[in-house]
Amino acid sequence: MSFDAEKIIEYSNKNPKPASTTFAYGTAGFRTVGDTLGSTVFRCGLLAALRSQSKNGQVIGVMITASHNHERDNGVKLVDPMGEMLQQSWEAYCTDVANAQTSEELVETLSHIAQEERIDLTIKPRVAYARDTRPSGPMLQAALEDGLAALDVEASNFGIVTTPQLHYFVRCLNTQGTAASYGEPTEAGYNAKYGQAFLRLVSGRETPSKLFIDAANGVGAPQVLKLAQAINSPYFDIEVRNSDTQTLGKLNIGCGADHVKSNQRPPAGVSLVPGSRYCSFDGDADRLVYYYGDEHGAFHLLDGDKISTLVATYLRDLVATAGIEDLQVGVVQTAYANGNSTSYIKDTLKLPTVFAKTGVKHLHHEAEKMNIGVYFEANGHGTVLFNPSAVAKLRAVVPETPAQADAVERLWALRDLINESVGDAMSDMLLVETILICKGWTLAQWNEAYTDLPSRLLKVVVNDRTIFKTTNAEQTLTAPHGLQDIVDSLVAKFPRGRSFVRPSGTEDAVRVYAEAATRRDCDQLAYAVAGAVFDKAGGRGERPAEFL
Ligand code: NG1
Ligand code: ZN
Repeated sequence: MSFDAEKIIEYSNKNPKPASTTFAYGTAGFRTVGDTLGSTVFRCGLLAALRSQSKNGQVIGVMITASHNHERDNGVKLVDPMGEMLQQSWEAYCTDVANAQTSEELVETLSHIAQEERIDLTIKPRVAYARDTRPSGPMLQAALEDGLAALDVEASNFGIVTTPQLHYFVRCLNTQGTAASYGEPTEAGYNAKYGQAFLRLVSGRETPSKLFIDAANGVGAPQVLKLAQAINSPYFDIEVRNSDTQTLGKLNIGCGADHVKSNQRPPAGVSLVPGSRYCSFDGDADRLVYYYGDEHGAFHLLDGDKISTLVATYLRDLVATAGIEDLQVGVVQTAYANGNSTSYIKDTLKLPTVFAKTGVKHLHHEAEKMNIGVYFEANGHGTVLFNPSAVAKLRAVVPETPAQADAVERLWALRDLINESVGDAMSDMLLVETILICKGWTLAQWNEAYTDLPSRLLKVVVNDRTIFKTTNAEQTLTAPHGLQDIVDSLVAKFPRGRSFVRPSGTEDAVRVYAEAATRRDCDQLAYAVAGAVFDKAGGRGERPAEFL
């Protein structure tokens, strides 16, 4: 059995590759200007089919989104059967397929992959797909559908949903009717599963004050309203801001989790009232940050590190109350985690913590190695994984006291509340709400755990970011030659200074992160390192302004 080459070529000719562009499967799939991505998305449809066949016909997901990036950008990524990110060894296939210059070369590349992976091409491929609210979405969806038609895929279109919802649907489809059944693969099924787990955990407690949600003018806006409708309880009293998904030019502009985290200020359309509670999603609702304003007008951010420490503490305490021995809660972070959060986890919580490379796929794999692995990027993207040994230990407990029984029941309910397939702003929000309700905490009380070190994240545009190579969970540059020595000598000048440089996997830029004991030192360090990158590695445009 081989491909129907003629059919693939016919469809491929409808979706030609822009000759001069090279595509790369990066931190979160392909991501670039939406109008240029037609051929890539078409080809992802073909590859998703092969991936499904290589997994014995299990459903593979395809999500069309560019998350927190500008509305003109778009992206595409593949989702593996359990709702996790595509296995890394296949990323190179994606890049090969996307860059085949002609339709004939494309067929050759596909045949090569089929041979290499010994794929049984007689298996019926199955693919589930969805997109966010971007204007290039319908065009890219049509290109994807061409790819699916070219290989006779059994396809399910989930419409306009959040990225984590698509991951959830994929996992549900592949576990239906098994002991590992994850839920109903529908929006209503998603809302019922997470909504019911939430109500199980909070009922009987005091109801919280209203939560204001900035939905970044993205797909999270309609979806969180549907979730609230399904929950239909004073425990989830929300008001959605930045919910305009119809007007062009509004997505992620001046709002959303990335804006709030990067600029450390509230989003457009939200003025902070002391005592009120706020959170932001990003454009595809997989990131979440909380924040509030105090009576002196100061802004306080509760980012992914704060969420991770809140959740890890809560789980650690429940495990202790449940009296389960040898059940270790661990935390996975990236180098972008605030230094004080890492010290807090190690020194105060006394929990094991490791650093992974940027991108949730890397954190996810580290978290899988822990009994209960809590992983979050500082930007608010993350979740919790209960590995099979944790589930077995939970199942084996025979509670001796009501407190123990309650803790065990709560751990089970938490497992239902958490979207284990991927970081999910809506599920994470319900998790944070649960913990705050159960502890009776305000955001200010949550914020007391530790104080962030001042930090700064800058972007430097260079001629060629591929010359930047890193090691040590991306904290040390091995190329360009000599640049790391300069960074080290700058860092040494500032108390509690830390800085590192890495090429972005989603934007054409190099990222510079810095933190130090004071805001002034931190900014001086960040701009000094950014200036060195600009001078030594082919900076383009304006040199990063020196901090005065
Ligand atoms: P890049 O562009 O590789 O830094 C960014 C985020 C990642 C991750 C991806 C996917 C930072 C510093 N980087 O990756 O954490 O979320 O986007 O969206 O936040
Ligand atoms: Zn996102």
